[in-house]
Amino acid sequence: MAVAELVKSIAQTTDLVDTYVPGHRTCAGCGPALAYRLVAKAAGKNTIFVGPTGCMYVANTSYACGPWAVPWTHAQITNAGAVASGIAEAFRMMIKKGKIQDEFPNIIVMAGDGGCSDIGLQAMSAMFYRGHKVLCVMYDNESYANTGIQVSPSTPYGATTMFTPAGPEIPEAKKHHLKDPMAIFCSGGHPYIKYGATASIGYPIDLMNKVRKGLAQDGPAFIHLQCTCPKGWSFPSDRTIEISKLAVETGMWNLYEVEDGDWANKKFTNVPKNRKPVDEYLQTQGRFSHLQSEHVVKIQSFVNKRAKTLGMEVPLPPAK
Ligand SMILES: Cc1ncc(C[n+]2csc(CCOP(=O)(O)OP(=O)(O)O)c2C)c(N)n1
Ligand code: SF4
Repeated sequence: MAVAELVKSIAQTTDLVDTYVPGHRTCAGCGPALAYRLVAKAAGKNTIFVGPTGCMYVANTSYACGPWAVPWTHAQITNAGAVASGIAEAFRMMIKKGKIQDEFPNIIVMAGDGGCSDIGLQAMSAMFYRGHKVLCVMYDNESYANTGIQVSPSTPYGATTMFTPAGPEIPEAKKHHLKDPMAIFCSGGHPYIKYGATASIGYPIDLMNKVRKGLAQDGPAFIHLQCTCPKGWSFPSDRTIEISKLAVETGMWNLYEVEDGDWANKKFTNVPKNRKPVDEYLQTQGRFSHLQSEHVVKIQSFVNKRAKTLGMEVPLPPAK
């Protein structure tokens, strides 16, 4: 892997060019919009974005405009992996045949959780398996947001969405725990993925460095980026960052990297000294307001078990 130049401080980021510029119809306090800005800043000018249908396509481009100061193309929600593969191959061949003198660009897919781990999973998996030099960032707002907040495989257990309302039959709203794309993509099933990471907009330097490390790979890389969504999760728009951090502090979100494809030796980043109880996180969001104490206990057990499975050494609150 080429060594990526790492970002050391927020102050240093002011020298980086913004290629995701003001002017888009995202919600006030939109986590994915901030994610886009940070990913674009970390990647720099020689970048092409691929945007499968979702909020970060529709909200950014409505109508007939777009906030990217670098090339961007729309993809279907089903096929961003295939579109990015085509772009990567076109550049590879044009450079190889001497048709263009350009440097190989950063090719970044910004896919929602639906567009990456559900409807778009097949094309993404195939892209990873073929080994194209593409960074896939799954900006995870934990629902199909653009269509009005419907359940996705990323929606946590216990969250209400339009398709998982809480009611007498299913008082906890969403019945299932979530699907983990890191385990699917980065634990060995996709041998060309040497670098994978989870990230959060609450930890912007960590996020930007993970983007740079991902882009420095000779093949595909994957970043699973949690993005708080004030509309979908029902919280005030000025709490986007606070709730992102609380996710990590409670273990609802874990930050780690997998380098050289070494899943067994994950590197944990920004690990809290102690874990806060999940209830502190759940209480900040309307999507969890119906939960009863037995559901909260279930979520705490899930979080504790997941930390153990990942191999994180951090004192956990008991699941009572
Ligand atoms: C094949 C297909 N099915 C359904 C849709 C409708 N659709 C448009 S945006 C969207 C939600 C996308 O969700 P996600 O990928 O999680 O991104 P988000 O909107 O949450 O940012 C859906 C289902 C579509 N555009 N194409
Ligand atoms: S619904 Fe969520 S992801 Fe979509 S624009 Fe609003 S805050 Fe952003």
